[in-house]
Amino acid sequence: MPKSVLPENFLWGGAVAAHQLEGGWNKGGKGISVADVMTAGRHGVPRQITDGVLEGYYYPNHEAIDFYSRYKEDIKLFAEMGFKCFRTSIAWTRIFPNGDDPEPNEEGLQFYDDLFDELLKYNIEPVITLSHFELPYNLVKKYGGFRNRKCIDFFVKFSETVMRRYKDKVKYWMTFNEINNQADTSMDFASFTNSGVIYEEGENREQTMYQAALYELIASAKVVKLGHEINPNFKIGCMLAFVPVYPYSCHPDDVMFATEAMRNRWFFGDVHVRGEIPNYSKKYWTRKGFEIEYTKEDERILKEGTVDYIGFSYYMSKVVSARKVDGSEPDGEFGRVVRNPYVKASDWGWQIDPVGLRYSLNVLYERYNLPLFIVENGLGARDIVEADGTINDDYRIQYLRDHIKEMKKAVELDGVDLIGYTPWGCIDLVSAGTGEMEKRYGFIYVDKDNEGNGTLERRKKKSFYWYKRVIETNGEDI
Ligand code: P53
Repeated sequence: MPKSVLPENFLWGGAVAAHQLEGGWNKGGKGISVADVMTAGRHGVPRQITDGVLEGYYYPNHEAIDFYSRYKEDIKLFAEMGFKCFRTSIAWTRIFPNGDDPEPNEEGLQFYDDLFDELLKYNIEPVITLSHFELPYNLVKKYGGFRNRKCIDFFVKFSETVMRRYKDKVKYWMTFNEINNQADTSMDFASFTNSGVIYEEGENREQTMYQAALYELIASAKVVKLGHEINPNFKIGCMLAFVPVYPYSCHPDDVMFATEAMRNRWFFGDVHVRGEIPNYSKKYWTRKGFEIEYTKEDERILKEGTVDYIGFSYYMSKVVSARKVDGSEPDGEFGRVVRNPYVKASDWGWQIDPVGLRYSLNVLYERYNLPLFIVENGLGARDIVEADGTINDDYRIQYLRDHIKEMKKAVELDGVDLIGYTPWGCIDLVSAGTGEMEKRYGFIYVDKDNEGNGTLERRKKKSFYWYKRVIETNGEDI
């Protein structure tokens, strides 16, 4: 076998989030999370957020793919593919059903003990996200989510509880999943899933967003510091949704526009890594007349709790222009975006850009000089089960192969320090953005449709065998 360009201990694996696959939404003493009150949408049709769990609505996360009772069978399949690690989250509401409970729920704690033991049995390293779009719904109702400073303490208490409990089973942690999604304040989904924030009529959304995000960043810093006290070997990272923004042209105004657009990503990374609020944000807040509350003590905490590595998701890139150009379309985050004429898009409109992954690895490494971990990447697509039962997902193999090639260039040619690669949704699960089952990412097919029909039977796709070989050869045979 040729010598691999990737480090020998490279963490190949797969990524999921509790709410998107566990199901068992009211089992084992679990409380209602924000994911439990979201209905199913589809491309172009947003998920609805209902006022609690209501009769007559379909909530796809309630059952999801029932990983809650089938995890042993599923982990066996991950082990068969040769996973070195498995990224999932701890459902906050299994541990603190209401978020503000005085004592944790033992049944929930036991569930993750068993889950981690099952992984460790196969030498699969758990990689754990503390908050992945699944805040206790009670924190939304009672406190307004992270618009309220009190949520810092609730999150710290939850994190401390699980970090102490699993200190000898889990080494890799991440605090808030895709914390920067909320920078797009046009989407109710982002603020709700990131922060449990429901915008009020007439309020300045952006100001509220920055306040909630800053409280989360403070909470994250507290947890990083505390985690290192609990176990000095812990590696605690942040998690950014890294969608790089390219200028449409070499017009200097386009370049400057893209630079400013990227601050919607950098603000979050900069605070996590440098432990300081960047000048461009302070200036922006002043210019906009935003009053963002934080204390000297908070600033000290931010400095003391900087992250050990950068976890990030990469699916696509975006293009912006300072001027209105032909073919541009409205965009919630930047006003307008331009379709990149040089790349194709997925059926859900996500622009497929493998070189953008190498680009992202480089800009992140140049800016922060910290180890990087690609904790999500993948193609959401409709799969067809053939008459003979096979699923020939060559388009998914193609997507992943192209991205892995670029990832390897970043390591081999650019010298980026990369910990691992965990493709998203290694087993089919409920889409976060749309609530669909049929936006599939998995190497393992799950028999369930958008309406919730199906046997939940698991089936290996063509990509299953392909990925197994990729891991076996440490990324050489792709
Ligand atoms: P779905 C937006 C942009 C990039 C990644 O997404 C995003 C989102 C939110 O939809 O989410 C991440 O399921 C997220 C996962 C999610 C995955 O990407 O909408 O961390 O929870 O499932 C894929 O196709």
